[in-house]
Formats: sequence, C-alpha cells, structure tokens
Amino acid sequence: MDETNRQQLYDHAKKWVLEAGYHIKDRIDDPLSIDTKENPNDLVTEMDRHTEKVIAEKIATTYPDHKLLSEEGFGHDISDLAGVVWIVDPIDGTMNFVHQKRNFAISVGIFIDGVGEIGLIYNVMEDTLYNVQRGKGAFKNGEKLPNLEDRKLEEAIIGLNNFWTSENRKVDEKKMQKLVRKVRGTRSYGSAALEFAFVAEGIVDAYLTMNLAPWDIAAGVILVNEVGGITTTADGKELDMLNKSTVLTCNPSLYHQIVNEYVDLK
Ligand code: 2AM
Ligand code: CA
Ligand code: CA
Ligand code: CA
Repeated sequence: MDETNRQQLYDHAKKWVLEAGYHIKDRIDDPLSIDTKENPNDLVTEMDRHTEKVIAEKIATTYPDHKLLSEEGFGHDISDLAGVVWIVDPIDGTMNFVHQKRNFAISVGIFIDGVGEIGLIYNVMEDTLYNVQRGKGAFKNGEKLPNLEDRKLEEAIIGLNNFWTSENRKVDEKKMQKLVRKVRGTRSYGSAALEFAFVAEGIVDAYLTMNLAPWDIAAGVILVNEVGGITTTADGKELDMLNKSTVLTCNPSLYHQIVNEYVDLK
C-alpha cells in the first residue's frame, strides 16, 4: 500500500471512530437495552451492536476487499491476517459504559499482511484520542508520546484485575501476591484498550491479564510498541492476533523481571 492510500486509510479510520464516539456521547443518557452473553456479568448493549454495525458498513462500502475481525458479530470469519484486516471493539469496557457512563473506549487496530500499522483508541466521554501509525509516532490528542523511560518495579503502577484471586486462576497466586506487594500500586480500569493506552502514555507501567480477545488489544499493541513497550502473552510468547490469550503489555525495563520472577502459569 502506498503512502497516499495508507494516509487515506488512517484518515477514514479516525473519522469513523470519532463519528461513532460522538453518536454514543449524544445518546449517553438514553435508556439502555442490555443483554447478557456468556454469563450474567458479560454485558452487551444495543449501542455496542449499533456502533460495530455502522463501522462495519463503512468499511464494507469504502474498502470491499478489507476484512473485519470484531466482537459483536458484524465481522468476517477469518483464519489468517492476509491483506488488510480491521480489528474492532466498538465499546471496550461495556460494564463501565452501563454502570458508569464513562471509562470506555472505541478501539480500532488495522493490520496489513499481519503487521500492525494503524491504531486508534478513543476514550469517548473524556474526548481523548490515542492514535498511532507505525513508524510515525504515537499521539494523545495530537501530542506526541515520548518513549517509555526506565522504571524500577518498586516504583511501578501495574494494571491488574482480580484474575489471580479467583477459584479457577491460571497463575501461581503466591507469586502474584509477591508482585502486588513489590510494586508501588495496582489499578483496574475495566477497559483493556484504555489500560494499553495508559501504558503507552507511561502513567501505568504494565498491564497483566488472563483472557483477552484480539479486539481488546489490537490497537493497544501497536500504540505501546511505538513508544518502545513490549506486549506478549503473560508467559512471554508471541501474541496470536486471531485467538484469545493471556496478555502482558509493559515498560521494557520491567518486562523480563515480571515474566521471569512473577508470572507462573499453570
Ligand atoms: P469488553 O468490555 O469489550 O467486553 C474488562 O476487564 C476488560 O476485559 C474489558 O476490556 C472487556 O472488554 C474485557 N472482557 C470482558 N469480558 C471478557 C471476556 N469474557 N473475555 C475477554 N475479555 C473480556
Ligand atoms: Ca464484551
Ligand atoms: Ca473489549
Ligand atoms: Ca466490547
């Protein structure tokens, strides 16, 4: 893809993400139609579906040869990353959307022949846009994000949810307790895309979680990568952008220590 087409692709993606965000913001106080998916806490609303549908239609009309991998069923059934693949989460942080009416994001990652090229994470209610074009810098509201600085684990804030305390945990909980005691603090924001954005911004130093889908992480991986961060599975293996997996995204100065000393997957 030549430079002009690449820039046009980015401009379209940005426009569509912002338009979708403005639509959600306009209707944030409307009554919600809420369903559950795999369990009573796994929520989806009409707004999740509507947002994905609108973005899917724009992609299909403008770029009929592009593929879409997305959460709510308007995408394609894809088995590889050949060509241009949009990886879209229309609302990341649906529980926050429902309960808090804030702290959720639209996440769009675009991969070309398997390489993450374009990423957009839009914090709708804060009107904060994180964007990246590979090799051209990562930005927050148009301001370039600097490369991540070295950090000691004792002075780090890490994003964690309660995966390590649960009955069917996949990790050695003693080691996780050690990690929680070692770091300065932990946070749990409830939107994987925003946690990635915070790692890229350098206000959270790592984010570790056990079960994310490609649409939760696609844009975030590209964004974090651009500022020198590292993203792999929790046990240090290369990420597979077609399947769910454990995820660690991290300041590079903490990465090996966390993987080698603290994460022990069962
Ligand atoms: P969602 O809101 O798009 O579903 C919450 O900790 C984060 O995990 C959110 O990014 C949320 O995305 C994601 N998430 C929630 N339930 C999930 C599930 N069953 N599998 C994978 N990711 C999930
Ligand atoms: Ca969901
Ligand atoms: Ca998600
Ligand atoms: Ca979602």
